[in-house]
Amino acid sequence: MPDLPLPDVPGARPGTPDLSGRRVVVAGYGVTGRAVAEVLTARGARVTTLDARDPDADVADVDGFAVGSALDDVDLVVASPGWRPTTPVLAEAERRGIPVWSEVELAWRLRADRTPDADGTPRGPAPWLAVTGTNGKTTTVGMLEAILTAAGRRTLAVGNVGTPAILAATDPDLDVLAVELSSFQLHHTRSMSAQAAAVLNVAPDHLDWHGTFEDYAAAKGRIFERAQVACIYNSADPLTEQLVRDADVVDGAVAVGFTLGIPSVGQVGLVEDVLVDRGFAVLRHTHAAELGTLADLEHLAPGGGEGTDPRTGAVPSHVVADALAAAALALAHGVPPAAVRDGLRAYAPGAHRIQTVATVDGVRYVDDSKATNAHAAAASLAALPRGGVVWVAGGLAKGASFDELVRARRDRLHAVVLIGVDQEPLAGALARHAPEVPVVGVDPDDTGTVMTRAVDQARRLARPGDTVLLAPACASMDQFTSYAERGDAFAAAARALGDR
Ligand code: UMA
Repeated sequence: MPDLPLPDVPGARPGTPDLSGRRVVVAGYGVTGRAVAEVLTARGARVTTLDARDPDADVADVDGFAVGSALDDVDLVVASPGWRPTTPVLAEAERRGIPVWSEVELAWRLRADRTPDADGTPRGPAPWLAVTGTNGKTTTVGMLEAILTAAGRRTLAVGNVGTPAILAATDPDLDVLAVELSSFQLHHTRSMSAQAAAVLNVAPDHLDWHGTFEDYAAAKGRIFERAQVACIYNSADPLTEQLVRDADVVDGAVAVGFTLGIPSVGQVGLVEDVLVDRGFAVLRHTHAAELGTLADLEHLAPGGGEGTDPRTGAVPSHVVADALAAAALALAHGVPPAAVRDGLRAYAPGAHRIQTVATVDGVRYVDDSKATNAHAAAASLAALPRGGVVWVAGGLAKGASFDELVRARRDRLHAVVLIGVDQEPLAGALARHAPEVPVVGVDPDDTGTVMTRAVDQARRLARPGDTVLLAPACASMDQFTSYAERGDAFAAAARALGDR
């Protein structure tokens, strides 16, 4: 991708583009595009917004825009995450040598200097602590935000979690940002240099967007490029460590692994029930510094107990892994260990992440609508008792295969209720690997009542003591506007059972 052929703002940090009077196309007018358009307009750019579905955008015929002269005098295209690189306008911009940036790239380049100290000492822009991974990103940035807050830092969890990074990057009153980055956002990001970055895990996802698993993994790996202090990887996932090795980092940046085992030097991990640091502590060669205990995470245990990892007891192992990754990022930033403990204790998970929404006739209804791929659904099922789950699954499969998921977790399943317009990918995997498990498909035709009918089927199949788990392993957009709406519909239907 060519560099932006625009001069820098005179006197500003090198790389800060002077956008005044420049013509910028903002592809997408959703959460990202609206924030981008606002920031660009405030800097004097001439902005054209494209969106096939939002009537407020300047151009609705987004494919037609790629044809003819519309791109002739365009200086820059800023692509929303949902826009695949093969979309005609992005492909045509690349062909013509017009830079295509993610909102994250723009945010990094437009970072504001922080408000000077009380004595007037200037402070540069807030450092970024960045997180990616197929699963656990949102939990990890939430924990990171809680730890940084416990350490007295003014911070926000931003990026894929919901608040566009550009809004926080241009705010001079934040000390440090906890940035969740999706592979989509990383694909068009070129110059970000995080203070510390983490890849939590890499499993096949979003293959319809990236084309191949290799391209998806490479996009994730971009998060480590130019890392300043530390690259955090998952010691149980060799690909994440490989991505660190492949990255070009700032001299002196270290690689630190997180592990659910006893950590070696250069890792954070668990010694019995204690979370410890042997990655950053000054005495790491001889001692492990205590960060907290599993008891500090007990409020994040879903209950049920059986089936969880013996190393982490009632707390799901992926929650402990996320906590260790968040701790490592915070330590790289320089917070004291006590803030890790206080932050983890204070962290409250968001909705739709393994959340018990109702208990009716001895059956627990758990909303994990955020499990939008097979890897996340596998983690969710693993935390529940064997043979005790009525699994509500299905949706937009995104080209994924479910064979491994069903093979690995069939022991959890008492029954399955399938939702979604195309139920074949999951139904096929269930038929191949769990033929003994009853499967009921919910007719997709009446979208408005799909979840009520799914929950009703689940209620018929569940026995007292069972858990009805919504962990779809698929995206929601075939029948819902978002995973949040899907989870809300599940919760409402489950609660309504109690009112009958
Ligand atoms: N659009 C088109 N043509 C296209 C694609 C999209 O016109 O080919 C339009 C859509 O109508 C939409 C707009 O472009 O109005 C922008 O769409 P978008 O899908 O890029 O979404 P945003 O509203 O900008 O939200 C994005 C992220 N969405 C995606 O990555 C799909 C949000 O992550 C993120 O919170 C937000 O930016 C702020 O950073 C959501 C997500 O599903 C939660 N992320 C994926 C995930 O977590 O698995 C990666």
